[in-house]
Order: sequence, then C-alpha cells, then structure tokens
Amino acid sequence: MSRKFIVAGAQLGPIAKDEPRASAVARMCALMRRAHAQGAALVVFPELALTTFFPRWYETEPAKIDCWFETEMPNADTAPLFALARELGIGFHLGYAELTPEGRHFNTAILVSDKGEILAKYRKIHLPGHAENEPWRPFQHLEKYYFEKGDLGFPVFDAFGGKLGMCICNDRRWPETWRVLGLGGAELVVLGYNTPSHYVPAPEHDHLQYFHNELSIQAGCYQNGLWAVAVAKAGVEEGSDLIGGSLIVAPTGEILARAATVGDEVITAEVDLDRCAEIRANVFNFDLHRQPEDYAAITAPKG
Ligand code: CDT
Repeated sequence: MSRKFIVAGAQLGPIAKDEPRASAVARMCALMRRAHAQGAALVVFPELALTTFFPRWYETEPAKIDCWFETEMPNADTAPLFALARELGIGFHLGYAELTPEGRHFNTAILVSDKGEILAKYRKIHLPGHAENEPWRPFQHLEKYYFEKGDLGFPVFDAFGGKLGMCICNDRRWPETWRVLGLGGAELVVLGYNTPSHYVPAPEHDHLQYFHNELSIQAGCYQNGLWAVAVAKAGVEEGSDLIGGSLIVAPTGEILARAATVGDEVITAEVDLDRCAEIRANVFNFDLHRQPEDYAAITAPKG
C-alpha cells in the first residue's frame, strides 16, 4: 500500500496582542482551505498559534496570565477549525497554551484527525529563555516562568498511515529530541516555532537564526531517516521580529518546500513515508550501526 500523501505547512504572519482568537482561527481556516485545495491530507500550524507570543511580556496577575491559555480543546473559539477539518477531510496539528483542570500550564500541541478527533498530544519539554523578569532585555522570553516542563515524553503515534511524532520550537535544536522520536519509530515529525531573529544573550548570532533553524531540522531528519514539517509564526509581532522560512524536509535532509514570505502562507510537499528506509536501512541502520553502550553520558544526570 502506498504511504504517500501531501502535507502542508500553514505559516502564520504576526498575531497582534489584541487580536481575538476568533480572528486567528479565521486566518487558519483560510489557510486550511488553501492546503486542502492543494491536495493536503494534513496541515501543520505553528507553536502557540491562537495568540501573540505572550512570553515576551512579564505579567504577575493570574487572570492576566491565564487569559492566554485554553482550558479545553476544542472550545468555542477553535470549534470552527475542527468543523472545517471534518468538512474537508483534512487533519491538522495545532500549538496552543494549555491550562489543565489541576491548574497546570503547558506549551502544548495536538494532532487532529481528518474527522476532527484529537489523536495525540505533546507538551513542550525544552523550555527556553528564563524564569524571572529581566528588565534589561528589550523583550522577555519567559517560557520557564509561564510553563511547566512537558510530562508526556516524546510519544510516537499511529496516524495518517504511518508513525507521527511531535515536538515544539526549541525542542528542534536538540539532537536528543530527534533521536528519541527516531528510536520510537517516527516517520514524520511535525512542529511549530516562534523564533525571534534577535537572540538577546548573544546578538552576534542574530544573522544565524535562520541558518540554525534549517541546520537543526535537516540534521534531525537525516540522522534519523524521517520527514519533518516545521512551521513558523513569522514577521514583526508587537515589535519583535520572528523568523519565517517554514520548511518541509525529506529523510535525506533535503528541503523540499520553504516559505517565501513572513506572512500567512501555505507550503506543500508530497511525503512518501516509505522513503525513510533509504536512510534507516543504510547509513543510519540503528540495529547494525548504533552503539548505545558508548552513549551513556547522554542520559547521565546533569552536572
Ligand atoms: N519558542 C521558542 O522556543 N523559541 C526559541 C527562541 C530561542 S531561545 C530564547 C527557539 O529555540 O527558537
């Protein structure tokens, strides 16, 4: 049976601080229609796709924090996305801020089937930035303040005729993320990102932000023989410039599609999950060539 299908990345341009979720969802529905018109079976949206990237501001009042979070999914604001997925018969991946009934806060992503059912959930493990307000910065990156570390590991799910994994933004820079997903058998990894082009602690790397994005994703795909769709929230959002360049990468590490703008844009490519074997049966045949007994330092305690 052929395991080929078209995937889409639905890049979002900036979302203003006062932009209602209904407006962001309407933009996503328009992108979903475009992806479907291009034959996509699955469309991938960015990290924290329903709101502006709020960790750039320090806030202490619980109500002013929790207003960025979703307490249920789907909910009144996101229902149109689920309904459209059902109507068109297209799956999607969505990043959002999750507030659980126990009051826990996570940076979360879900995978939704072409019938509008939630198939899988991932909670971001590598939370970048800092845990305390640092007023000297031109903008904050307070993910360690707003979110708990994800508690679901890096699971791999049966979906879309293959094995799918998820990660979120900063996770993509870590080879461990890709290797754990690869060891779990992932054939396609989907992820969203919000990456400022200005890296405050090391501005000498600003011109490398996009290079590091591609470098990490291409290496993750090649070294584990899997596909990836990586999708940005891009453009100048509340004065903070976010890189674009959403991309679709093959198991060979080749980029098959790349966004050309920093606005709302759909990219597509045909994915053939059977092509994972080109790498997995050869140079990265884990059974033949991997030597885990020599890698103990990777999982040793910190410090
Ligand atoms: N959202 C997110 O994880 N962004 C980080 C920014 C760099 S660390 C401050 C990233 O890895 O792209």
